[in-house]
Amino acid sequence: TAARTPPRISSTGLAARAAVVLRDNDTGTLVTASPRLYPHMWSWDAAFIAVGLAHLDVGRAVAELDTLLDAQWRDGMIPHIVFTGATDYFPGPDRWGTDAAPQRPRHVRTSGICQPAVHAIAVHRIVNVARRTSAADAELARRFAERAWPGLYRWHRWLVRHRLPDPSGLVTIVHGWESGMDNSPRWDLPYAAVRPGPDLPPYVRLDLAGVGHPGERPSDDEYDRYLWLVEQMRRAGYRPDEVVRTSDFLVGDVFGTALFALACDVLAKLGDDLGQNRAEIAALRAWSARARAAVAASCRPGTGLARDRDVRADRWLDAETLAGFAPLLCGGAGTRVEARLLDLLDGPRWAGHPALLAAVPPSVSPHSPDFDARRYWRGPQWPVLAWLLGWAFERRGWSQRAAGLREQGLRLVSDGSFGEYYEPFTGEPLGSTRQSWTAAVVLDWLC
Ligand code: 2M8
Repeated sequence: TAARTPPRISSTGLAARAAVVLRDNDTGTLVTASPRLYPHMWSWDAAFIAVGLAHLDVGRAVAELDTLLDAQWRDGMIPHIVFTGATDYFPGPDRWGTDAAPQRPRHVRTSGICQPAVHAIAVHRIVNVARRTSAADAELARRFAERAWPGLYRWHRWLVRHRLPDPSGLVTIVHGWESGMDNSPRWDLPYAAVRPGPDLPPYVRLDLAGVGHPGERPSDDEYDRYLWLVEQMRRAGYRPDEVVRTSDFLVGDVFGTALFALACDVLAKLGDDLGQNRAEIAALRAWSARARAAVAASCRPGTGLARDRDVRADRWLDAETLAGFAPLLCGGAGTRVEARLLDLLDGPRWAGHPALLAAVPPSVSPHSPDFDARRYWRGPQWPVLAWLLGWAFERRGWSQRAAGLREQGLRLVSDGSFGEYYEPFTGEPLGSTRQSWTAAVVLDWLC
C-alpha cells in the first residue's frame, strides 16, 4: 500500500468526528472500547476514554470511571473487562467463570485479571480539564476525585499485596493481557514455556471477524496459550496468591511498573490536595519510590533500555520494544541513562526512522527481527501510547517533546478513521476503526 498524504481533515473536523465516535460507542453507562471488536468496557481503555469525555462533558467522564469503580472486586482489583450484555466477544463471562469467585462484584460480570494502573492519571487529567471549563465542572471533578480516592488506593494496595512476588520489585503479571500489549515480543519467551494441556476446553475465536486480515491479530497458537492461562486461573478460583503460585506465566512488567510509579505519585498528590489519610498517602509515596527503583534496576547496560523479567525462568527479557523506554516515563534511572534513551528514541531505530509516515515511536523497533509492521503489538504505532508518552514527558518538564508527540500523533490519525493502531510506513489504519481510546486521545490533543 502506498503511504497516504496527510493531513486531510481540519482540526475542528477531526475533534467533531472524535466526539461522534465516543457518542456512538456509548451505551449510556459505559463507552465500549470499540463498536465491533470490543463491545465491552476495558479497564485501561476506560481511563483514556474518560479523559476524552471530559472535554465533552465532565459529568459523563466521571460517570465512566464510576462504572469502572463499581465493578472493582472486593479485594481491590479493578478487572480488565466489565462485560455488557454483548455476546460477540470471546472469551466472554462464561468462559472466564468468575461467578464462583467470592470477591467478585455482585451486580456485574467481569474478567478475572487486571490491566495497567493508569486510572489515577486519568482522574488527575480530568480534574485539570474541569478546572478550565467551569467552576461547576471543577467542583464536580473534585467531588468525584474525593469519592474515587479510597477505591484507587485499595486498587494500588492490591497490586502491592499480590503482585510483587519477585525480588526485582517489578509489578508482576499473570497473563500478557494484563500488560495491555497482548502479543508483544516482550512475552514471546515466557509464552513459549506455556504449554496448553489436552484438557483445554474447545473454543472459537471471534476477534478475526472484526479486522481486515488475520495478520493484524495474534496467532492461533498464541490464543491457545491465552486461553490456557485463563483455564489455570479459573481452576485456582481467582484467588490472587494462588493464581500467582500456579500460573505458567509470571512476568515482571517494566512498563506497567513505570505506570504504577507515576500513578502512585499522582494519587499521593491528589490525596494531599483532598486531605486524605496521611498514612495511606505516605504508603503511596513509598510504593512509587520502590517501583521507580525497580524500573531503573532493570536497565540493560549499554543501551539503557529497561527490561521485563521472566520470574518463572529467572531471567531478564531483551526484546526491543517501546516498553524499554519505561524509565523516561517515571524517572529514576539517572541523567546518563536517560540521555542515552532519549538519543535512542529520537534516532533511526525508533521515532527517527526515515521511512515512518509520522515520527511516533512504533511498538517494536523496525530494526528488530521481531518487527511486524501490521501485527497488533508487534510493530504498529498506537496513538494511545503516543498520548501516554506525551503526558509523562510534559510532567517531566519536557514540553517540547510532548508537543512533538502531539503533532506527530495527530499526523498519524489525520485520516479520521480512529484506527486502533497504524502501519508505521503507510499510515494505514489497522485492527478496529472507530476505536474509542484513539478518539479520546485525539480530543485531548485538540481541545
Ligand atoms: C486488546 O486486548 C484484548 C484482550 O484484553 C483483545 O485483544 O481481545 C489490547 O490492545 C488491550 O490493551 C486493550 O485494552 C483491549 C481493548 O482495546 O484490546
